[in-house]
Amino acid sequence: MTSPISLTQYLVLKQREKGLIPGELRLLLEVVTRACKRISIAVSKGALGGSLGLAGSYNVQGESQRKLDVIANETLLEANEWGGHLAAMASEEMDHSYTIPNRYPKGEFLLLFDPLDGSSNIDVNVSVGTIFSVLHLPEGATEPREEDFLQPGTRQLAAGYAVYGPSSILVLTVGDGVATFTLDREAGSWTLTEDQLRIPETTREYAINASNRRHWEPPVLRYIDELLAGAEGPRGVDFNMRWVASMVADVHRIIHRGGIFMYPRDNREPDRLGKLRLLYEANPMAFIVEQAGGAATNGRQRILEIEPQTLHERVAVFLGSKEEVERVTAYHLEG
Ligand code: P6P
Repeated sequence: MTSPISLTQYLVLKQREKGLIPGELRLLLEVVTRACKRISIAVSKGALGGSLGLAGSYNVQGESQRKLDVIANETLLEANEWGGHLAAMASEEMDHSYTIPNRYPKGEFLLLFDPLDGSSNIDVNVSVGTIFSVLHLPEGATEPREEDFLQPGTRQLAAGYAVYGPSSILVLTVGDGVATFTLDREAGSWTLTEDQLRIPETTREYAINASNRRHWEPPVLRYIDELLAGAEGPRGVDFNMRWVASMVADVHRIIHRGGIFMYPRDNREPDRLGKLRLLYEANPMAFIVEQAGGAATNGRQRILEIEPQTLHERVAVFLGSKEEVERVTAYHLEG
């Protein structure tokens, strides 16, 4: 019986034997994932923790913040500001980036996160999660600026999410495949449970908020109507639909059994390119999905190649099983 492999052992292997990650990045990832453990504990307390419901504040997106949004954000800031690995952080819950205070040493990395994605589901006990992404401070930058975060997703050094569900699971890539770790609450450690995950290239399952149908662009209407037509339609087979309305939960299902997740742009706000945020939702998820053999586009181009213009910019998202993402992307490119 081989002893379980901890996250630390997994990262040391990537650092020592494969030379894939520098020691400072390993230490940063250990701090971030330790903060995710604390968030998991806060989430699992539910009403008993006194932290359900609204915080009475609003984030930069104009969305009302829940108490646990604020708690999760503060947990990540407090855990990461003193260690000396980071130059700055950016969060869905903060208008501007957060430069490491001068009382602490600054490091070479930038950390971006959505501290509690899907948080509107918390009060009804549906899975939520933390999404994070690591970039390198641009060469020559001394004092980090907000524009230093505006790097394409191909420059990510690591990305991951923690999904707080029946069990808490961490999914991580440092560019050498995708591994999952389950939180062993007795030992208090993330324990390797799967490595080198592969997303099935074909699927019979799709995820989209179908109530937005009247707002979709023609390529999305065509793609979804073909799925709905099932065996009698052009696809010749039946499809099934799932929509948790918590991206981490939907993506977690897809990386395990295949599927396609879609949040298209729609014509409610023509200038808005989508609902999800590029830098700390779409990019980390796209990195993970591609590392697991899937694909991720905005309908017209690879998400990881999009050049960001603003910190909180939004993007349309089509990600998951390669064949389906390629098909719906081809429909967009046909015009
Ligand atoms: P809708 C959660 O608010 C989120 O950002 C993602 O986690 C989720 O996939 C999406 O929005 C759900 O959006 O419009 O279906 O509520």
